[in-house]
Amino acid sequence: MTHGWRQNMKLYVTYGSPYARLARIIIIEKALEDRVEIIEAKTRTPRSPYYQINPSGRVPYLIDDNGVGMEDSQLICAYLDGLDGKPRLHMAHASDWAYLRLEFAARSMCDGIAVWGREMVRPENERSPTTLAHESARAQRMADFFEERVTDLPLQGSPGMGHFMLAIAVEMARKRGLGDLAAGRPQLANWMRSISDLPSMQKTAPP
Ligand SMILES: N[C@@H](CCC(=O)N[C@@H](CS)C(=O)NCC(=O)O)C(=O)O
Repeated sequence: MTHGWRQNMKLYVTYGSPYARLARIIIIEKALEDRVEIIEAKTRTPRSPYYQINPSGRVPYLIDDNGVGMEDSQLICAYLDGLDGKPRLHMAHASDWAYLRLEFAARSMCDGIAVWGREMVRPENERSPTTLAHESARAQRMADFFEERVTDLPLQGSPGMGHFMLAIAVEMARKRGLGDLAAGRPQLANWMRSISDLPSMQKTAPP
C-alpha cells in the first residue's frame, strides 16, 4: 500500500495474534494507517532475526517516531490512542470501573483462549489434555459471564478497548476450533454481530 505520509512508526505483528490485532484495530480506529507500517514478525523460531528487534520475541511491538520500541498491546494501544491528544478509546472509560472490570475480564478470557490455541498448534503428542480441558471450561464460563453482561450499559456504549478485546476473543475461539462461544447465547451473539461488522474488525480478521 502506498501512502502520502511517511510511515515512520513500525508495528510488528503476526496476523493470527489477538493482541497484535487489537493494536491493528486501534491504528484503523485512529486513522493512523499513514503513519504506522505493519510488519509481519517471525515469532517462535530459533534465532529469528526478529529477536534482534524485540528481545522478548513477542508481538505486538511498536517502534515510535523516535525509533523507540515498546511491547505489550495495552501500552501500545494507549500510546497510539493518545497520539492526537484525544484518546477516545481509553479516556472515555478512564476511572469507569464498571467498564474496566469488563475490559480486564475480556482480556483474561482472551489469555485463556490464546493458551488453548497455542496448545493446539503443538504436535498432537505434545498437547496437554489437562490444559485443553481447563482452558475450554474457562472459555465457557467466561462466555456465560458475558452473556449476562453484554446488555449492560458499559458494553452497549461506544466501542472501547473492552469491546474489541471481547470480540477478538470470541472470534479467535471460533477461528481456532474451540467453538462458537456465542452459540446458544443469544445476547452475546447479537452483541457480536454489531461489533464484528465494524470496519476495523472486518479489516483485521485473521486469515
Ligand atoms: N501481554 C501481551 C501478550 C502478547 C503475546 O502473548 N503475544 C504472542 C502472540 S498472541 C507472541 O508473540 N508469542 C510469541 C512468543 O511467545 O514467542 C500483550 O498484550 O501484548
